[in-house]
Amino acid sequence: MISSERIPNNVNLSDNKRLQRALEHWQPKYIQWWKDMGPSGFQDYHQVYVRTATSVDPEGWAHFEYVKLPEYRWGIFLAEPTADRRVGFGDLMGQPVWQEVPGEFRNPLRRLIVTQGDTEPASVEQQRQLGSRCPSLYDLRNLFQVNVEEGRHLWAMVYLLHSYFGRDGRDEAEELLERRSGNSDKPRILQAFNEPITNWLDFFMFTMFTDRDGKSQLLSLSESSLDPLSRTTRFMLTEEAHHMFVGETGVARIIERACQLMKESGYSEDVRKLGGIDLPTIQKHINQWFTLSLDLHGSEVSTNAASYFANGLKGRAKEETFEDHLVLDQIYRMTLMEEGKLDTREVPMRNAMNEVLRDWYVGDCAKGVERWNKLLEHYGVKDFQFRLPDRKFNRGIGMFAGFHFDPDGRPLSDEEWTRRKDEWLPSDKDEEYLQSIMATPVFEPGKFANYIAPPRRGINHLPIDFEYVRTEQ
Ligand code: BYC
Ligand code: FE
Ligand code: FE
Repeated sequence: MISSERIPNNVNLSDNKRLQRALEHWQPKYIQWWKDMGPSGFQDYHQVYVRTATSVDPEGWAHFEYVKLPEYRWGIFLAEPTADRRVGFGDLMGQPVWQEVPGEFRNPLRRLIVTQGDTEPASVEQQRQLGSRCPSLYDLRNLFQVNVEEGRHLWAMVYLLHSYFGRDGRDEAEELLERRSGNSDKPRILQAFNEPITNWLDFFMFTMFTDRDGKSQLLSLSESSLDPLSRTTRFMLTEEAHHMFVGETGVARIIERACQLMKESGYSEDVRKLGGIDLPTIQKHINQWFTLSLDLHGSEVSTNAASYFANGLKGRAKEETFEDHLVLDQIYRMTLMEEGKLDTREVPMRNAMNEVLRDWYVGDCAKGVERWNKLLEHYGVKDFQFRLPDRKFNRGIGMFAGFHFDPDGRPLSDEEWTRRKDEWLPSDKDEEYLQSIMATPVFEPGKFANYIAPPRRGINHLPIDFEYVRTEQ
């Protein structure tokens, strides 16, 4: 890579003048979007200690520097190609992978890439007000690191749209900058990306659970027969790991602090009276963001999913770990909702691919929750455990949408749901409380808001009290 290029890349952009011009034309619009919709109040005077990808090898990847956010160097990076890569699943199994988009799959591929691309700027929009309520400079820096990388993920999808989808792709790239999270006229495509994120508990839950849907979907797209899509998502996954680290450890530090406050007060005092976040409130936020992210995996039975698999567009997470890659006569036994009643049915496995990916996702989430419970154990909390709610609970997509269940999966009447939902999901009062303890941001290096424990270590081997975000002198 030549670092003086306007758009850092490892795709030889300067050899393709048309593409380079198209992207350079899109770039100022992207920057304008970032200034309008990126982190509010942290655009002009603040320097943030961020990691910037300058190449895909480990060295280029560990590059840290202070930058003003709008000057972050968003680049285009694809993982190294695999020699003689072949289609790994579905009806075209064994054929060489595609370096161009086959005409017959143009529409579904465009749709997948646009849907993936849409989530990236959406998350930045959702998180834009969090800076002014931050619990520490360390956390503020992590928020911005996640934000700039989600911006880079948008670049990754726009690169594909510009390179392989001609005029339509360029139009889609413009529209990705025009939709707005939560806007009723021009909403983002998937529902979880229109939900407000107003407090840091939401942020950590989002990066734990919703970024983990990013991991599921990117794993599945990295199996794609469209080789450039596979390579770009493979590199995105390396960044995703940090987002989920931010989420899991952020929640863990809030749990840890709650435990400390409980311990100090002899386990009896209401944690809220001491300014912490009580365990039931944390559980309600798990319930909310886990279920919103279950919805992101689509309908349980889906002909879309079946044809993505058949045509080799989207595989299962870690496809190589399965024995049968054709999946022609396997079945999936699932609990279905039919005429308002629960029933178990056998579904052709290809039609159940969304559910197969959801299974992988639930397993990955469960490991994180397990680690949170270890923390409770460590602090001697015996009468409380975190858990993932039943898959039927609080669903807005799929066959359980429109019906009510409690977190154990027991059906509820509308009346009972309305009466009891505040026991299971964050209420207005909970939100009010969270806002009250986050009203004053903490900008002093090494200091942390009262509701969260410090991290174990700093970023890039630096001390915890390093000035991760500084105001320009
Ligand atoms: N909201 O056949 P179905 C990330 C629609 S996160 C609203 O099940 P399919 C990130 C669907 O469009 C990863 N609508 O759909 C995380 C369809 O509409 P039509 C994002 C929904 O296609 C944090 C209908 O319902 N990547 O990267 O099998 C920060 C029937 O559904 C929703 C991707 O999503 C929903 N949740 O599955 C930053 C990968 N779900 O045709 C970033 C690309 C479904 O009836 N997307 N619908 O009009 C896909 O693979 C698929 O589109 C989905 C949906 C898995 C999302
Ligand atoms: Fe992303
Ligand atoms: Fe992410």
